[in-house]
Amino acid sequence: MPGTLRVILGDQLSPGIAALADLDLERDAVLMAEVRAECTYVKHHAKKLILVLSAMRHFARALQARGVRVDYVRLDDPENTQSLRGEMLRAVQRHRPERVVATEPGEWRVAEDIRRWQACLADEADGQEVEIRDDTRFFCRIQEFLTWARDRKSLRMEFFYREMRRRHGYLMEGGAPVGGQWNFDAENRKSLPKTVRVPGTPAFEPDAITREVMALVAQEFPDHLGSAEDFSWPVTGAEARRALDDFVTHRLPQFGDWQDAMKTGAPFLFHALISTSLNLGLLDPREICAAAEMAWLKGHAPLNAVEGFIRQILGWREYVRGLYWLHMPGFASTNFLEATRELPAFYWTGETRMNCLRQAITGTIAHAYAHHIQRLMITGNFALLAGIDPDEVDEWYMVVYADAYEWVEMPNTRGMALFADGGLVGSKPYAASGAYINRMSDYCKACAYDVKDAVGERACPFNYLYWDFFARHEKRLAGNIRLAMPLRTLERMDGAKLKAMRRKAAAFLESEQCKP
Ligand code: FAD
Ligand code: DLZ
Ligand code: SF4
Repeated sequence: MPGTLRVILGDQLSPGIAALADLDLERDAVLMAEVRAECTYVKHHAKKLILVLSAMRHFARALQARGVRVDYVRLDDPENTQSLRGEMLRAVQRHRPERVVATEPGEWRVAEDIRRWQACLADEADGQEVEIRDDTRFFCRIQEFLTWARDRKSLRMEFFYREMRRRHGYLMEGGAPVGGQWNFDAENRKSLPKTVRVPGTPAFEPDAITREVMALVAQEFPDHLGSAEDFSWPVTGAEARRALDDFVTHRLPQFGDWQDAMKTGAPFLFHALISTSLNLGLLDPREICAAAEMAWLKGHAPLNAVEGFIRQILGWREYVRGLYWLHMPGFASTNFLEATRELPAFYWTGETRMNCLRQAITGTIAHAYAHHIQRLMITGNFALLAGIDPDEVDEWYMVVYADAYEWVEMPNTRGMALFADGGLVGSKPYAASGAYINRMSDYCKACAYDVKDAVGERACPFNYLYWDFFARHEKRLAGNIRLAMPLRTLERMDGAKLKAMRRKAAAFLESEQCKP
């Protein structure tokens, strides 16, 4: 008897995903397909490909163990059409279901494709209905965010976050935030003293399934960035939960204090390393926030750490997703600062004399990971100051990080890092000179450049690029109160000094080191 064909995409690996809600074990089939189109729409880092394909295979196996009929198409299946739509159509021919059920995808590109499935089925099969369900794994459904945004003048994250705290009750007491404050960010910007010991992070040994995928990725995608060796991200819900426990036990208590710090040889510091699992669906945001809140209730972690962490998940993550859907497809072509420079080749190799960029990029290539401040204040900040084309920067962030999906990558890159959206995500560009990097890291001590110098032979490029940025955009940014200080300093600056810095900026950006 025909049943329902339930489609699960590679980042929908949650047992409670909406498409499986009313699964009938006797009649239904679940389609999962490894397809080249999804592996190559950007040339994802090898470790991201291993992560997604291995997690898909583990999830399929777990469903099968529960008695679910999983129709799993492997990448090297000779019949594979290598596109999601092609595989859905082939599966409809195989199963002749009554209907097709999917969960809304995370990216506009895929959503547009799935919206066309109905018409394709009408042409080629028995005219089955395609039902697309809301993705209930987020705290805030897309429609709820659009409603919240509709009649508001200001869509700032802080207002959204407070609303989410009230609605979901984390760290609340009688309708008010515990500790009498919504936000402890002011306590979370400390630089890291040398004496602080950085805890280790768990490694997840590849099993036979992952090892097979590692070989497949090495063979099929040899020209993608990164090595298919030394893979150790969690690929199952159980492993992801172990990673979360390890974070809550060993790093959450200090997460707040050192959230913005950077240190040579310590790519993970006190960060959670859960975005890869969370974005695939191996972890649910509710269990993460509950675990963090429990750590505070038990007195294991202080409020500034727990509030800061919950804000990232309940606030920022949900907020950027809402803004993505509110502003797509227009978001993808925003370029408020009219930036057109090509991405320097060192973004792909880490070969630059600027130690901060070298550290952030070599870590990225090695692990398909960098923490938030490296992404925002090192690679993002340089791209902002240098005026790199947002399309190229967007593509780089999509390629290099194992947790990158457009719904979360684009608002962070075009919005937060590049201000290409003109202020939809953040209220000002996160432009910073070498002084900030020196305060928050130990990178400058081992750098060929002098962070205290802005015009001399060894002047730190971030210093002259910073002032060149403000001089270039002075008129465009003039009305922004949050930039009043740098703009006033610029106005008062000695003309000859500014000219010298701008000359240095132009020469540096044209130099061999910044060649695309
Ligand atoms: P932690 O620092 O321990 O934070 C905990 C969790 O909070 C993260 O796992 C993540 O789920 C959430 N979170 C924190 N900050 C953000 C944020 N700004 N937006 C959304 N969620 C957040 N995150 C992605 O998941 N995918 C991306 O493609 C991505 N691209 C980024 C690009 C740029 C330019 C910038 C500045 C940030 C980007 N981020 C992205 C946000 C953030 O850097 C990562 O979520 C974080 O570094 C993941 O590591 P972690 O799990 O150790 O995070
Ligand atoms: C990211 C990714 C990759 C690399 N491969 C697949 C795949 O082979 N099959 C699949 O169903 N999904 C894959 N994905 C995830 C999709 O690209 C993802 O569903 C969209 O990016 C929407 O978020
Ligand atoms: Fe980066 Fe400048 Fe510091 Fe070198 S001196 S690490 S370029 S900020």
